Amino acid sequence: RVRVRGLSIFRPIIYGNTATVLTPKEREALPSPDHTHKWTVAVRSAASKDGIDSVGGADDLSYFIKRVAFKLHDTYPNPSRTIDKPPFEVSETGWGEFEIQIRITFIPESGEKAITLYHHLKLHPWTASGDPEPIPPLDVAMKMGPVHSWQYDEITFNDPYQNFLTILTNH
Ligand code: SLL
Repeated sequence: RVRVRGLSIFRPIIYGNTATVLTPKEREALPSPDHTHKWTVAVRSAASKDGIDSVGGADDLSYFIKRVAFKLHDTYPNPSRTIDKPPFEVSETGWGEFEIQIRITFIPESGEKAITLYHHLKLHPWTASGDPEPIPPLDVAMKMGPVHSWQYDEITFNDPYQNFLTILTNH
Protein backbone atom coordinates (compact mmCIF):
# COMPACT_ATOMS: atom_id res chain seq x y z
CA ARG A 1 0.00 0.00 0.00
CA VAL A 2 1.41 3.30 -1.13
CA ARG A 3 0.90 6.65 0.52
CA VAL A 4 0.76 9.79 -1.58
CA ARG A 5 3.28 11.85 0.37
CA GLY A 6 2.80 15.57 0.73
CA LEU A 7 -0.83 15.49 -0.32
CA SER A 8 -3.79 16.54 1.84
CA ILE A 9 -7.41 16.03 0.90
CA PHE A 10 -10.44 16.99 2.94
CA ARG A 11 -14.15 16.33 2.97
CA PRO A 12 -16.57 18.92 4.41
CA ILE A 13 -19.10 17.75 6.97
CA ILE A 14 -21.65 19.23 9.30
CA TYR A 15 -22.60 17.75 12.64
CA GLY A 16 -25.11 18.81 15.23
CA ASN A 17 -28.76 18.56 16.12
CA THR A 18 -32.27 19.80 15.59
CA ALA A 19 -34.79 19.77 18.45
CA THR A 20 -38.54 20.31 18.69
CA VAL A 21 -40.84 20.70 21.69
CA LEU A 22 -43.17 17.71 22.01
CA THR A 23 -46.89 18.44 21.74
CA PRO A 24 -49.04 17.40 24.73
CA LYS A 25 -50.40 14.55 22.58
CA GLU A 26 -46.90 13.33 21.75
CA ARG A 27 -45.94 13.44 25.42
CA GLU A 28 -48.95 11.35 26.43
CA ALA A 29 -47.93 8.70 23.90
CA LEU A 30 -44.45 8.32 25.44
CA PRO A 31 -43.47 5.87 28.16
CA SER A 32 -41.64 8.75 29.89
CA PRO A 33 -44.00 11.71 30.37
CA ASP A 34 -41.15 13.85 31.74
CA HIS A 35 -39.65 14.08 28.24
CA THR A 36 -40.18 17.52 26.71
CA HIS A 37 -38.36 17.42 23.37
CA LYS A 38 -37.65 15.23 20.38
CA TRP A 39 -34.30 15.65 18.72
CA THR A 40 -32.02 14.28 16.03
CA VAL A 41 -28.22 14.35 16.17
CA ALA A 42 -26.44 13.69 12.87
CA VAL A 43 -23.27 13.77 10.82
CA ARG A 44 -23.93 14.89 7.26
CA SER A 45 -22.07 15.99 4.20
CA ALA A 46 -21.71 19.76 3.98
CA ALA A 47 -21.51 19.30 0.22
CA SER A 48 -25.04 17.98 -0.16
CA LYS A 49 -27.42 20.14 -2.14
CA ASP A 50 -30.26 19.95 0.34
CA GLY A 51 -28.31 20.69 3.52
CA ILE A 52 -29.43 19.74 7.00
CA ASP A 53 -32.77 18.29 5.97
CA SER A 54 -31.39 15.72 3.59
CA VAL A 55 -31.04 12.01 4.28
CA GLY A 56 -29.10 9.51 2.19
CA GLY A 57 -28.75 9.93 -1.55
CA ALA A 58 -26.64 12.97 -2.35
CA ASP A 59 -25.75 13.16 1.33
CA ASP A 60 -24.23 9.68 1.43
CA LEU A 61 -20.96 9.79 3.37
CA SER A 62 -20.61 6.01 3.37
CA TYR A 63 -18.12 6.03 0.50
CA PHE A 64 -15.50 6.98 3.10
CA ILE A 65 -17.23 6.65 6.50
CA LYS A 66 -17.86 3.13 7.74
CA ARG A 67 -19.54 3.84 11.04
CA VAL A 68 -20.58 6.65 13.37
CA ALA A 69 -21.01 5.95 17.09
CA PHE A 70 -23.01 8.46 19.12
CA LYS A 71 -22.41 8.29 22.87
CA LEU A 72 -25.49 9.68 24.65
CA HIS A 73 -25.92 10.66 28.29
CA ASP A 74 -25.93 7.74 30.72
CA THR A 75 -29.57 8.42 31.54
CA TYR A 76 -30.42 6.81 28.18
CA PRO A 77 -30.81 3.08 27.77
CA ASN A 78 -27.94 1.70 25.63
CA PRO A 79 -26.24 5.11 25.48
CA SER A 80 -23.76 4.00 22.81
CA ARG A 81 -25.61 4.09 19.50
CA THR A 82 -23.69 2.72 16.55
CA ILE A 83 -24.87 3.59 13.06
CA ASP A 84 -23.40 1.50 10.23
CA LYS A 85 -25.10 3.06 7.25
CA PRO A 86 -26.48 6.45 6.26
CA PRO A 87 -28.19 8.48 7.42
CA PHE A 88 -25.67 8.69 10.26
CA GLU A 89 -28.08 9.98 12.87
CA VAL A 90 -29.90 9.17 16.10
CA SER A 91 -33.37 10.41 16.99
CA GLU A 92 -34.54 10.42 20.60
CA THR A 93 -36.75 12.19 23.06
CA GLY A 94 -35.61 13.67 26.37
CA TRP A 95 -35.69 16.55 28.81
CA GLY A 96 -32.12 17.81 29.09
CA GLU A 97 -29.12 19.03 27.17
CA PHE A 98 -25.80 17.21 27.36
CA GLU A 99 -22.54 16.60 25.51
CA ILE A 100 -22.67 13.95 22.79
CA GLN A 101 -19.49 12.16 21.78
CA ILE A 102 -19.41 11.38 18.08
CA ARG A 103 -16.86 8.81 16.94
CA ILE A 104 -16.34 8.50 13.20
CA THR A 105 -14.71 5.35 11.81
CA PHE A 106 -13.48 5.39 8.23
CA ILE A 107 -13.57 2.59 5.67
CA PRO A 108 -10.73 0.05 6.08
CA GLU A 109 -9.13 1.12 2.77
CA SER A 110 -8.38 4.49 4.37
CA GLY A 111 -5.93 3.14 6.93
CA GLU A 112 -7.04 6.14 9.02
CA LYS A 113 -7.67 6.19 12.77
CA ALA A 114 -11.16 6.97 13.99
CA ILE A 115 -11.80 10.57 15.00
CA THR A 116 -13.91 11.90 17.87
CA LEU A 117 -16.05 15.04 17.78
CA TYR A 118 -18.15 16.57 20.53
CA HIS A 119 -21.50 18.26 20.20
CA HIS A 120 -23.52 19.93 22.92
CA LEU A 121 -27.10 18.80 22.32
CA LYS A 122 -29.16 21.98 22.18
CA LEU A 123 -32.84 21.87 23.06
CA HIS A 124 -33.62 25.42 24.15
CA PRO A 125 -34.01 28.44 21.86
CA TRP A 126 -31.06 30.65 21.02
CA THR A 127 -31.17 34.10 22.57
CA ALA A 128 -30.55 37.18 20.46
CA SER A 129 -27.73 38.45 22.66
CA GLY A 130 -26.13 35.10 23.27
CA ASP A 131 -26.29 35.93 26.98
CA PRO A 132 -27.75 33.37 29.33
CA GLU A 133 -31.43 34.07 29.82
CA PRO A 134 -34.06 32.06 31.63
CA ILE A 135 -35.23 29.14 29.50
CA PRO A 136 -38.59 30.16 28.01
CA PRO A 137 -41.61 28.11 29.03
CA LEU A 138 -42.40 25.20 26.71
CA ASP A 139 -45.46 26.83 25.13
CA VAL A 140 -43.35 29.86 24.21
CA ALA A 141 -40.47 27.71 22.93
CA MET A 142 -42.90 25.69 20.84
CA LYS A 143 -44.06 28.81 19.01
CA MET A 144 -40.43 29.70 18.30
CA GLY A 145 -40.11 26.53 16.20
CA PRO A 146 -37.33 23.95 15.89
CA VAL A 147 -33.90 24.69 17.35
CA HIS A 148 -30.88 24.05 15.12
CA SER A 149 -27.29 23.74 16.28
CA TRP A 150 -24.79 22.69 13.63
CA GLN A 151 -21.06 22.95 13.18
CA TYR A 152 -19.03 22.87 10.01
CA ASP A 153 -15.81 20.90 9.91
CA GLU A 154 -13.41 19.49 7.38
CA ILE A 155 -12.05 15.99 7.76
CA THR A 156 -8.51 16.16 6.45
CA PHE A 157 -6.49 13.16 5.32
CA ASN A 158 -2.75 13.72 5.11
CA ASP A 159 -0.54 11.47 2.98
CA PRO A 160 -3.54 9.30 2.01
CA TYR A 161 -3.11 5.82 0.63
CA GLN A 162 -3.30 5.85 -3.16
CA ASN A 163 -6.33 3.54 -3.28
CA PHE A 164 -8.19 5.63 -0.67
CA LEU A 165 -7.39 8.80 -2.59
CA THR A 166 -8.89 7.17 -5.68
CA ILE A 167 -12.05 6.29 -3.74
CA LEU A 168 -12.35 9.88 -2.51
CA THR A 169 -11.75 11.56 -5.82
CA ASN A 170 -13.82 9.15 -7.92
CA HIS A 171 -16.92 9.62 -5.79
C1 SLL B 1 -28.86 17.97 32.94
N1 SLL B 1 -26.53 17.35 32.73
O1 SLL B 1 -28.93 17.67 34.14
C2 SLL B 1 -27.79 17.28 32.11
C3 SLL B 1 -28.19 15.89 31.87
C4 SLL B 1 -29.66 14.36 30.66
C5 SLL B 1 -30.83 14.30 29.79
C6 SLL B 1 -29.31 15.81 30.92
C7 SLL B 1 -32.74 11.22 29.36
C8 SLL B 1 -34.09 10.78 29.11
C9 SLL B 1 -34.35 9.43 29.65
C10 SLL B 1 -32.47 12.69 29.20
O2 SLL B 1 -33.17 13.51 28.63
N2 SLL B 1 -31.33 13.00 29.74
O3 SLL B 1 -34.51 9.31 30.86
O4 SLL B 1 -34.45 8.51 28.84
O5 SLL B 1 -29.57 18.81 32.41
